Amino acid sequence: MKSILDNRPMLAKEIGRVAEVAGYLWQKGWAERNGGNIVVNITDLVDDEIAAMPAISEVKPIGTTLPHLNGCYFYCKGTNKRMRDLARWPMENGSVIRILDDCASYVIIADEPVMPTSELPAHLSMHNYLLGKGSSYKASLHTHPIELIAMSHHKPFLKKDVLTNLLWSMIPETKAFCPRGLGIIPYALPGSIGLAEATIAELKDYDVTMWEKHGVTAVGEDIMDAFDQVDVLSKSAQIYINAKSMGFEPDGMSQEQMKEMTVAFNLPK
Ligand code: 2HA
Ligand code: ZN
Repeated sequence: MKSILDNRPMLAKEIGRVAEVAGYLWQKGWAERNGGNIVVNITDLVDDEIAAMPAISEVKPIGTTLPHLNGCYFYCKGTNKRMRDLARWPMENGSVIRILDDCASYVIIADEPVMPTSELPAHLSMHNYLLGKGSSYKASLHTHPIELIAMSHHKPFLKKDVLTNLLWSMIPETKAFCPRGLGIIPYALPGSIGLAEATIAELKDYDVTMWEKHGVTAVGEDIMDAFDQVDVLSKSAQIYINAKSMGFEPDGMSQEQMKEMTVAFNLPK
């Protein structure tokens, strides 16, 4: 079967990275059934031939208007599709969409009319925000990391930057590789515009956000970068939980040690 990836090594490589990360999400136990989503802005990889490809779906509303997305192209995981399947067959479990001139609707152009993720409004809102501020970030990820979600069931952890500081203090790498920390978004209906709006409000200060009692979202230069940020936070959550399981409250790195890291690694906060 013909694919948009045929004879396009750059695009194939990018989608290959998406498939690789989808496999990690499944292996980590963060992607039960259809859990999680991936959306990647591939506009820079679109050639004239792709730009001329006809729609293979009806025009579909996004549910919100996103002015910076005019003429953009995204690879999106399909709704109800499994990450473990996407890992092997990315173009059967996801599709490429084109945003139309009204910035409020899209069509699917390849390979098959696989309907995009139920969290499309949140993902596209994040990309719209990133483009609006001139960011070079191309990827957004939503996943269900067990330990981090468990921590979001405890109210004291949901106050601003309580989890950020706790997770940063578990191991030096977490602050170095997730330097903007973890934003907290109160519970909202999955797939809703309200959840999308709350998420972009937090993106001003954070690359990774926690959707209370649901999961996390991350944005990054590419999908591997987005995944790595969640992975280091998750590692810290596991260290914390392991210490608690051994019956003690972990000391955590001191504020001085964290400050020393911030200076040595030239971190923003
Ligand atoms: O798409 O995780 O939040 C599956 C989800 C929805
Ligand atoms: Zn989810």
